[in-house]
Amino acid sequence: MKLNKPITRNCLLALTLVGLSTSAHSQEMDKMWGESVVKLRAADAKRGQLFDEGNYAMFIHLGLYSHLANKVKGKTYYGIGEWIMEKRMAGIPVDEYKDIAKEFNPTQFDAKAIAQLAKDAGMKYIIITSKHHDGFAMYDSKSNDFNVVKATPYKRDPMKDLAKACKEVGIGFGFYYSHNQDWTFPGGNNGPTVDAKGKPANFEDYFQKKCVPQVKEITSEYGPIEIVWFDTPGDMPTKYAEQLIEIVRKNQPNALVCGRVGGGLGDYQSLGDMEVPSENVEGMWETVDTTNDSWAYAHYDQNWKTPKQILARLIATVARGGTYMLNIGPRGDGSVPAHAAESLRKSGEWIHRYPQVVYATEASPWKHALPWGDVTVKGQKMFLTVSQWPSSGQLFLPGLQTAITSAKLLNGDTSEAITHHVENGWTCFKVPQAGPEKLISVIEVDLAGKPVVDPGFGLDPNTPTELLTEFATVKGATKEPKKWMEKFGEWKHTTQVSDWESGGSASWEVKVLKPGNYQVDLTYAGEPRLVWTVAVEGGEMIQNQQNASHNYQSFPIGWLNFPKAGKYQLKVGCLEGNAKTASLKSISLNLIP
Ligand code: FHN
Repeated sequence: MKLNKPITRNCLLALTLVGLSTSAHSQEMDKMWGESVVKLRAADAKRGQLFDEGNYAMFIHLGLYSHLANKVKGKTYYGIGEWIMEKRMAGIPVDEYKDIAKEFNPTQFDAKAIAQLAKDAGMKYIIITSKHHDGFAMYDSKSNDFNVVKATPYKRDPMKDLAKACKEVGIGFGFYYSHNQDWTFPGGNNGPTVDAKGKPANFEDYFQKKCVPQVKEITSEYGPIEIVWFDTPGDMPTKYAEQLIEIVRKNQPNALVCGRVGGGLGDYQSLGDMEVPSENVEGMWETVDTTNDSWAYAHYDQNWKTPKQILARLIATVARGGTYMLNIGPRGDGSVPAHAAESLRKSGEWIHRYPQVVYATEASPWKHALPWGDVTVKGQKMFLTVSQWPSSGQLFLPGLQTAITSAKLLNGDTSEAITHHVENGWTCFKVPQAGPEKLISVIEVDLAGKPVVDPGFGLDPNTPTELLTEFATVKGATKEPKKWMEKFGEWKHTTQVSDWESGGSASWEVKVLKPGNYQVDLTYAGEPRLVWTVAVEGGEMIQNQQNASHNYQSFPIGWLNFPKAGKYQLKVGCLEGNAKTASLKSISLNLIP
């Protein structure tokens, strides 16, 4: 496959951090992600078809850490459990950690059931941890004994079972491999600096003695694999990434290499953890996300994504042009938490009713979500996925320029034709007061050609419209992406505007269909109490003081009137408070009935 030259991408993964919480931790961990690049794929490429067209995959974190489940010597450590031995979590010495293998016995690991779960969930392949940063191999490694066969009472290779089960149910299979960090092998990044005899060890030692042989093993002993998912390259020299890619190409000519291999190499871009982008992203890319807030099993983490949340995040990723890989963290005994399985199955039932919406689709021509949901495209068809069904009997679509030949409301295999009219550049569909689906209802729209739209924002007459600062034109203030961790390893991402000069503004052009008064809310973080102004150019201006907040919260600011249908410029500025740190995330407008 011929890939175009990667382009350095600095919009979504810019390494800017907000001081909301644990920013020192964020910075250190952030450095391990390496450079971000856009990968463009050749149109005739065969390699990576499941990735490109399947759009949905299962990620599995399973290892020694799963046995600890975030609890060590009776104390619970909150955050990502696969980092439990690291000093920012429990700080377990290498020998003590290695001893845990004697207790690790995943007897409930049911490879067939997991492969079937992925299939039922609508996922097209599974990527599982063959070795995480702790250095423990979850397969029968001939080159290193710290593995599930030689060091545990389980004594069998669950990866053989899973590779076989995936083949049997007809989905793809691949491996995660931590190539740069190895915390237990001498010379591995963040690992011991001397060997068992006290002799200094460097990265080259680790790389040649453990990483290369193991990557050869995982790419040659498990049949054809879809992807080798390397992780956290940090500042590892590019020559090592090149060597690993060579091994993958030789042993698995049809496999993709994840962009996290480092050095700007790899076949596709993996965005930041848990990052569903707000704007379409070019090229081949994926979002990795998890069913709760943890990758590995954490005994306390019951914060499961509902079936609707899973579908919304999957569709949002696909509608931005990407692939969604969703993680489960089995328990130390190998069993899958019931709530994760339940959410996956329920969302999977929906996907099996509407496969055309998810697989082999193109991104939304609006390039961003719409207030009620999102849009995916297949040729001259658009699928409107409506998460917030309007009870008004009308669904509004701003800025569609291509003529509609027909539209229907789907109900699984059956459908009902719906009518529409066009008013001031808006398409208004006549719909029933309730959608047919409990989760997300789908309207299929057939067009006279490929969809062409004016991608600007319209104020939806039914649903609050949130305008993100990511899409704002900013003058006299600074717009930048930010990310932070809620708990250690639980990432949140946004774009925000701060550093406001006097007269500085964030502005958006908005299309209004229904004139009237709109309730205006701002979502911001900043201290002390802040005074904001919101103005319609040539029209009303409101200003108000609202509370300080160390994290992003929505505050009502007041009402704004839009006297007639048409286009308006909307401007927000910060008048009082700490204008340097006052951080605006979005403005929301809601028509007052
Ligand atoms: O450090 C790892 C982390 O433990 C987890 O495996 C995630 C999944 O994307 N990758 C790294 C952090 O980005």
